[in-house]
Amino acid sequence: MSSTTFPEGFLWGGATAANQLEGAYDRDGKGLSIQDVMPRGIVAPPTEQPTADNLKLEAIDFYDRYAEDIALFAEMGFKTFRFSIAWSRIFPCGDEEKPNEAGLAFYDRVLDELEKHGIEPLVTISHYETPLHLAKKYDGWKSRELVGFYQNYCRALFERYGSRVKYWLTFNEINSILHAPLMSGGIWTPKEELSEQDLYQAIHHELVASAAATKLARELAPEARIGCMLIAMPTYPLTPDPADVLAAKQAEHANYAFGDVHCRGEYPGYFLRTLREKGIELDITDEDREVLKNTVDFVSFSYYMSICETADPAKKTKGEGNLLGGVPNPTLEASEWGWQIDPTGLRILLNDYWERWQKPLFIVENGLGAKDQLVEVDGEKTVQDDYRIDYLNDHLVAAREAIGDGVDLLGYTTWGCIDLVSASTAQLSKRYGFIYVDRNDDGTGTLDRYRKKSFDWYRELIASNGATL
Ligand code: BGP
Repeated sequence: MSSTTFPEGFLWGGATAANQLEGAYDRDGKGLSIQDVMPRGIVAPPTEQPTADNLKLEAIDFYDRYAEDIALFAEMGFKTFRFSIAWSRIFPCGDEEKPNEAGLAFYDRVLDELEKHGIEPLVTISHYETPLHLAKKYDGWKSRELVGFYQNYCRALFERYGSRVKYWLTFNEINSILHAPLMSGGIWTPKEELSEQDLYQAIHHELVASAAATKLARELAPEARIGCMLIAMPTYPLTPDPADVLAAKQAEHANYAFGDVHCRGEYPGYFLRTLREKGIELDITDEDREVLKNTVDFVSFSYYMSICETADPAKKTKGEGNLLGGVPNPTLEASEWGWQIDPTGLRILLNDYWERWQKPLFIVENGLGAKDQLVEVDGEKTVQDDYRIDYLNDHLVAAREAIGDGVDLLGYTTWGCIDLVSASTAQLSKRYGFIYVDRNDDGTGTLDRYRKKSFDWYRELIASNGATL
């Protein structure tokens, strides 16, 4: 029995993203986003037009069923719900001056429903859904013009929802642009043709835009708390050889840099060294340097797995992973998709981030993607997902112990609290939810919702504020 408990007011909940659950891709004036032409996720190039096999076009129809779904979240006792706003619902092309009222009205309805159930919204401003027009015309974040378009978008959101939404995340997994420049950075140039100079300039633009959003929120929504959002993937040395330890540290630096800029307001030395060694000269204006000083209130991240690194080219194999794989860890087991499961890594990471940045932390994604089997128990359809319960339980025990270590943790939202379309594969058969959605990879299904066994487990856990772990 641990002596540590979760703090009062801990924000238990679930997380989603617009393109993976809303559907209604062309309703009420919405413009196309890059996801509408990515029917295979990150595993294949985009299509010219939306195609019938793109599951995201209808997704799980949250657009029409949000009230029913939020009622289910409330039944589990959610304290918070993380969702993203689809940029192209608000600015269909991304570069207009005035927002689309019908798009804004949809999120008013979602917020009304959350308010009704006393659920605190946690909003991601940009979650892998750059308007397609911005991708095609400007090459996404490669262009400095995106900073201004994003600023307009943020202004529209803070003006409309600033008094109702306290927690905001600027960009989902901002460091993922290093590995998925189209999905994460809206960069239309194929990855193989993209120069490092352009990629790093795009990173700079996003970092400036993120800090500018924080600055804007301070003016327009003083109660708002702004967080950055990182893919967290602790990297262990494959062996105790100091060369491996250094290689692991340098691999971590690629991700730390994004948190360092958000928390310290300037580029760290090791990052500037990387740029020098790559021969990259960034266009950084004096104004950019000033804007970057607007640091975040908290650090949020996704955590699914850890990886290893080695300096020995002969041992440098590459396993599967969340956008990026790494050298597999011989001590760990993996999910059906090869993501290595490591609850202890979460405790290590929480301590590490807390020591590094001394900002409150928020786990905004964690979970197990699995192929679920719908069965009938006592006349009710359900899924006996003990594997998911085990995964979540073990990670939450690690989080609790990190709190005991002194980490300031604001909350925990499981990824895909209701089954939705997977980001990497664009399929529905990789499920994360407490709620099963009847839709298959071929698009068939009733879209009916069913409570899984984990639904009751999570409800009891939240009701006890984590005591039932
Ligand atoms: C993160 C993304 C999510 C999400 C999750 C699970 O990287 O922020 O959008 O989908 O990973 O990944 P997948 O859906 O590929 O299993």
